Amino acid sequence: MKDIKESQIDSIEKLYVAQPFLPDLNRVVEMLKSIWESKILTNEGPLHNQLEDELRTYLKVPVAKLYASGTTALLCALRSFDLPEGAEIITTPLTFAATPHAISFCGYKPVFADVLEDSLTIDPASVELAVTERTAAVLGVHVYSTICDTPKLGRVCQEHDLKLIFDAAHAFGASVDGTPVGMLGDATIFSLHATKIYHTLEGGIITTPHEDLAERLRLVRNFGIVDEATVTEIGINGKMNEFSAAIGLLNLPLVAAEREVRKSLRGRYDAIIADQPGLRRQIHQPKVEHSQQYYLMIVDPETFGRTRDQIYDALKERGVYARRYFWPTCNDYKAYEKYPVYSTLEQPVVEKVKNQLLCLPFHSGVKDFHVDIIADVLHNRTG
Ligand code: T4K
Repeated sequence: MKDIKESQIDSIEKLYVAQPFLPDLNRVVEMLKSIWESKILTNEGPLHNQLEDELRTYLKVPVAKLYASGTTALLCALRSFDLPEGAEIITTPLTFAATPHAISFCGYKPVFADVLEDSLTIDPASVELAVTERTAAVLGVHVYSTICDTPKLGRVCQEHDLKLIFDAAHAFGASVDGTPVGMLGDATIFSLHATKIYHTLEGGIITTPHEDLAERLRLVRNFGIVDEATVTEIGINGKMNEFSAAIGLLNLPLVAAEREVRKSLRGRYDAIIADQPGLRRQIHQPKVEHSQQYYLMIVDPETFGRTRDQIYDALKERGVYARRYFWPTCNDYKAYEKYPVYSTLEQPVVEKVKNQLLCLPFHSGVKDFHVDIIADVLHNRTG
């Protein structure tokens, strides 16, 4: 066990689960000058359009549209498929509130299907159980950057003629066997929130392999306005502003270095967990190029001897603010408490794991001594 100096504990104050990286302030000021000069602040301005071009290339997709947030991107993606009123959309309960709330906000009904024990992504067999004649789409989440079983979900969707949409809020830049994650469904959304590995302060993206959807996705985010005299459909203000786009342009070249730092941090966390019976990580997907958005640790209290919440509290006492994403699960929210979780098992996996999940701080602000503190808490089994 390493000796951790009290001064180090004091100096960490609070170490959060996420920490946004920021571009050089002088370069931000330069970018702002161009905005000040043009006086174009929003409504698909030059920086916005430049960022869309760069993201199309970066994400290796034919269509990448920008939005004000990941949630707005979800709303606009769902809206763009003209699903029947009140349609059911099958999704996972193990996700951030945005996923089912976007479905409900659009007037559809979220239907929860269980997750797989090893990946914690939506279980295609449970999806199959949840399908009714009102089902119109499946909305999978590549949760904590672990990629859904897209071939099996694709087969279920094809068989029942359903749209397949992915929430890739945690999977910016990921790929499976060389296929970019943004090409895996009919549409994929990304979050560019400050807490994400690549951010624009607030922001979101929709990608799609369907080039004919591009104009629709653009119209929905801008009130359906085609030109001064023509409004063709119901849309919202889902646009990204020029300040966010400027941050996005400056941050994009920084992602690779941040990802490398996190890869090495992942290795260190893996090593800490490896010899601890009762602690595990999500399945390793050898064909996946990982986004490195989150590091999830799964605690089996019976074997480990302490609960997830005890570890959470012990870390917090030492200034380490891990997060219990995603507890409570969405089926526990007031709005959805009467919604069942369809599962092939008597007790859904999600009900067992929801009290075992802990996301550790995962960013370049995590220093060696932070890792030592985390190891100390986990290995000592003391508060
Ligand atoms: N789908 C999924 C699967 C998602 O996870 C999300 C968002 C979305 C859709 C929707 O995307 P957006 O509409 O948000 O673009 C945070 C984020 O706000 C949210 O974007 C994210 N998922 C979710 C998993 O995490 P909170 O409520 O945990 O945020 P907060 O404020 O507690 O931040 C977490 C920690 O990050 C803080 O303890 C401190 C640190 N932090 C946070 C902010 C905002 C900073 O250091 N600087 C900051 O500016 O939701």
